[in-house]
Amino acid sequence: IRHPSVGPVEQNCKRSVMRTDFVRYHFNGTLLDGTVFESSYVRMQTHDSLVGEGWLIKGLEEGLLGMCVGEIRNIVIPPFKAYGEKGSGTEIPPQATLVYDVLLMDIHNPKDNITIEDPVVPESCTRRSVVGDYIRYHYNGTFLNGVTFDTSYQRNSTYNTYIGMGYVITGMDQALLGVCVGERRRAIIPPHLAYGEKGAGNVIPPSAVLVFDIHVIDFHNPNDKVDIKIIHRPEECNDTTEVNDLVHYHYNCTLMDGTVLFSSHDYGNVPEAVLGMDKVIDGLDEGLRGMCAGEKRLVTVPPHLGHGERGATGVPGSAVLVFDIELVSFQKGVPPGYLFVWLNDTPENLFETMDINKNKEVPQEEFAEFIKMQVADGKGRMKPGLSTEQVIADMFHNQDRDKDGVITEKELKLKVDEDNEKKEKRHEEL
Ligand SMILES: [Ca+2]
Ligand SMILES: [Ca+2]
Repeated sequence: IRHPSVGPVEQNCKRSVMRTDFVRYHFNGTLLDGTVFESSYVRMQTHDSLVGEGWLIKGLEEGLLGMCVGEIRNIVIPPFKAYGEKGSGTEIPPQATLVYDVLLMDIHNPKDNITIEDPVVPESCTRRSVVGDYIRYHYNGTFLNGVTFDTSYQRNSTYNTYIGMGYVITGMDQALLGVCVGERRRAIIPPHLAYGEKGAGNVIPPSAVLVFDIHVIDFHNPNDKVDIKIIHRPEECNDTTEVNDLVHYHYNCTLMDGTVLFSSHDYGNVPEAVLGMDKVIDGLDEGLRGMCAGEKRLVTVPPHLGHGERGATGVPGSAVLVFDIELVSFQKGVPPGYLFVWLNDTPENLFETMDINKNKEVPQEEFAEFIKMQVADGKGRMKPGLSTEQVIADMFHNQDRDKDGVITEKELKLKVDEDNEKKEKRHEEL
């Protein structure tokens, strides 16, 4: 048996054929006179066999040993290690020496598990994926001979799935466990942990080993909450933001891999939002609470508190978002439906206090003067983010119930009492 082999393949060879391995190979089988008696190329299908288990003629069993994927061997087999004095069928005469030109396509052992190669783990890794996490990753899928059968890069979108729950082939489920965000790794998956003896459509041949080069973009758990890291907190930090406050903030929004999606610095103004009002995604709203002016935070938002499975313009579906935020300033707010709140107790004789010139009626100018005084004295607060004059005008018109341009004692009602009256009226109607 002679088998001159090709040099460069062997240098890259991490594994070569041993007994009990399962191999897939192409071959041309010829007699010494050059007559082809069999060819896998004509069948357009590899020959697949265990090695060293008596499935093949002795000469092939020996000739395949030590081969690497991609290697081509010319194996010359004398009759006593082939079909001997009987020959085989009409194709192979008695005492025939056989010449096999073999190209090894694929190799695995039925006892193989998946193999992880060349993991590149970012230093920043603080958490590794576990069963039940939802992961987004890019992959390049090849056969052992390097031919690509599928790649997420061509689709220009990540592959997204839950880990360890049987949504992907068993080998991939295993390969995605214990990874870090940003990690790259190669997984070599034997067919019994991939598409098995049947393969998949025209894409994956029977018993094929699959090689996946995986790049983890991000993962999260459906139970994840917003993660808040305080980067900087001013020494003086007495007043902090809460629901209903109007906040002014700068932010950079990136994906976990650092891709910048949005930056408020690209806009001409400082974004603002009233907290708790659904003005921003839930995760950012939460991340902006409890901050003092000048504070900086890194807020990581899982998709269920962000833009969800569908994503948004410029935001991929199921993406984890990282907000680098700075609270520029904020104004204390008022509850929904209110234009003004008293910070302490309501003045006892409200109308008398308001009727500064004591003529039993309050026109808008007097009302405005009174409200501004309350705000200046720290006794009351107006709804932030609107013009003072507009808020006062709205308040005045609410109170001037007969629209004659003045508020009388009879007309003046606190919103609380008004709401209670309305409630009672509803009950009466029922
Ligand atoms: Ca008056
Ligand atoms: Ca009136």
